Amino acid sequence: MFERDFSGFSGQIGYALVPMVARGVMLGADQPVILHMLDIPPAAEALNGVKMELVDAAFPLLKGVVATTDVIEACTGVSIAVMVGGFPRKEGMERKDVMSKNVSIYKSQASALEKHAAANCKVLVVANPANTNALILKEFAPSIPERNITCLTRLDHNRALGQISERLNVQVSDVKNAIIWGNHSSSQYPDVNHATVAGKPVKQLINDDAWLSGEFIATVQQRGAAIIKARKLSSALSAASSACDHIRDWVLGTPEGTWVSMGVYSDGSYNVPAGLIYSFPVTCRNGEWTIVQGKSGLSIDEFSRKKLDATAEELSEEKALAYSCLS
Ligand code: NAX
Repeated sequence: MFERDFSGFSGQIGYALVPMVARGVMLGADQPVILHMLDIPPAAEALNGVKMELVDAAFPLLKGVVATTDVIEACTGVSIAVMVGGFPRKEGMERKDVMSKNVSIYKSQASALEKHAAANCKVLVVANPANTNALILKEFAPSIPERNITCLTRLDHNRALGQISERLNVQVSDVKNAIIWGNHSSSQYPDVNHATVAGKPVKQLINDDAWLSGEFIATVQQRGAAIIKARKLSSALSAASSACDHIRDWVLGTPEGTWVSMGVYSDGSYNVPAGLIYSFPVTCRNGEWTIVQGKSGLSIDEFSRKKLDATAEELSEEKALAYSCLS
C-alpha cells in the first residue's frame, strides 16, 4: 500500500489531482492508496469537503483518507509527497517577499518529511517557484537523499508535445523526446532538436526553423499565462495530470527509448552548475531517474547552449534570493 501526502489540497490542483490518484492514474489500476491531504487552518472546512467527496466517490483503490492541517500528521508514513501548497504572489508583493513566505513553508515541511515520512519517500514539488522550493526542501531535509527530491516540469514537457502534435496534426502519443531544460518559468528552454514523431525527427517534419526557434518556444514558455488569461485561473487539470505522469514514470519506469523532463538535482551534467534543481531529460528505471547522457550526451548547439545557460543563471539568482531569505 502506498501512502501519499499532498499539501495544499483544497486548492485547484489538489482538487483535480486526488480523484486521479484514487482512480489509479498515478500508480496503476492495481495499486491501493491512502491519501494524506494537508492544508492550512483557514482551508480546513474546504479540505474536509474534499474528503467527503472522496468518500462519496467510493473509489475501490482508496483505502483511507487523512485530511489535516497538522504537517506532522500529514507527513507521517508517506512514501510519496506531492507539494502543491504555496504562497502565491499578490499584487504589490516583491519577489523577495513571496520567496520568503515559500522558504518558510518549505523549511517546515522539509523537516516534517525528514522526521516522519517513510524511508525512501519520493518528493515532487509543484508549487512555485517549484525548482527553488525543491532546493529549499532539500536543504532542510538533509537525510532525504537528493535524488528523492524533484520538481514538476512535466507539464511544460507535455505542453511541448501538444504543440508539435497540433502543428503536424498527429497523435500526441506519437510525439516523443522533447526536452524542457532549466527553470519552470518563462526562462525555460523547450527543445525539440532530438524529438521524434513515430520515429522521424521533428526537425525534418517541421522544416521551419523560424517557428521552431521562435513561436514554438514562446508558446510553451507562455502557456501558463495564456491559460490564466482564458480561464481567469491557472492550469489545474493539466498540472494534476502531469504530476501523475511524473510520479508514474519515476516509480514504474519510462518506456524503452523514451525520455521525459524532470526537475532534478544537477550533478554538473551538460555544464549546468551543480547544486541547482534544474530540468533535464531523464529516463527512469527501478524507481530511480538518470539524466540522459548517451555515449557522449545529447548534442547541444550554440543556440541551445545560450538558452541552457540563461535559465541556469535565473535559477542561480533565485537560489541566492532564497538563501538571503534564510539569513
Ligand atoms: P491554489 O491557490 O488553488 O491552492 C493552493 C493551496 O495551497 C490552497 O489550498 C492553500 O490554502 C494551500 N496552502 C497555502 N499555504 C500552505 C501551507 N503552508 N501548507 C499547506 N497548504 C498550503 O493554487 P493551485 O492553482 O492549486 O496551484 C498550486 C501551486 O502550483 C501554485 O504555487 C502554482 O503556482 C503552482 N503551479 C505549478 C505548476 C508547475 O508546472 N510546476 C503548474 C501549475 C501551477 O501554476
